[in-house]
Amino acid sequence: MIDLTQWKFEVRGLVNRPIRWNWEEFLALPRAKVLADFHCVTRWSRLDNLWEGVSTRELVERAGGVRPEASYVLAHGYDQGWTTNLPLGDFLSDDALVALAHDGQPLTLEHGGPARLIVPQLYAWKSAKWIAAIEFLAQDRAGFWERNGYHMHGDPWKEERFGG
Ligand SMILES: Nc1nc2c(c(=O)[nH]1)N[C@H]1C(S)=C(S)[C@@H](COP(=O)(O)O)O[C@H]1N2
Ligand SMILES: [Mo]
Repeated sequence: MIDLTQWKFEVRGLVNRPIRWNWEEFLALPRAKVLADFHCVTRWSRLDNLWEGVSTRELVERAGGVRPEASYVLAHGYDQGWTTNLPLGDFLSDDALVALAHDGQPLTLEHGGPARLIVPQLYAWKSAKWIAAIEFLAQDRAGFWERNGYHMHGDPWKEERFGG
């Protein structure tokens, strides 16, 4: 689906220095590894996934930090306007990253390759596949599933599946 010579990923909205990477530039960023469980809202879980990629904190640092008003993010996928929203605090948790590999292999297209967001502490639908951009916002803005009844936060431990 995504030609790597055309691939771009950007951090925009309420950051000090909006920034955009092509594939080659993105590959040159420092890497993080995270071992985490993945919880789908339809009740399956996949335990002990090894994700490798660029931490969300690293991305924000490269964008010169967030502006004081930034409180939410909207993640945009390459799949035609697909979005999902999450609070800034969850996005910046220390195990959140834009993953390029899963269990030692490059991410497959089916699972969101070449790059996807992974936020282990929220339900899997917040982990945007085929990531194209992260937009920082002052106000929460419902994404695709959230407009269709899914929860604005989506904490699996609180079973925040619908509404809210
Ligand atoms: N861009 C994008 N990301 C997405 C989705 C989507 O439709 N588009 N679906 C979400 C949902 S509902 C789930 S459960 C997970 C599934 O990830 P997987 O296919 O790797 O299991 O991706 C999430 N990320
Ligand atoms: Mo899902």
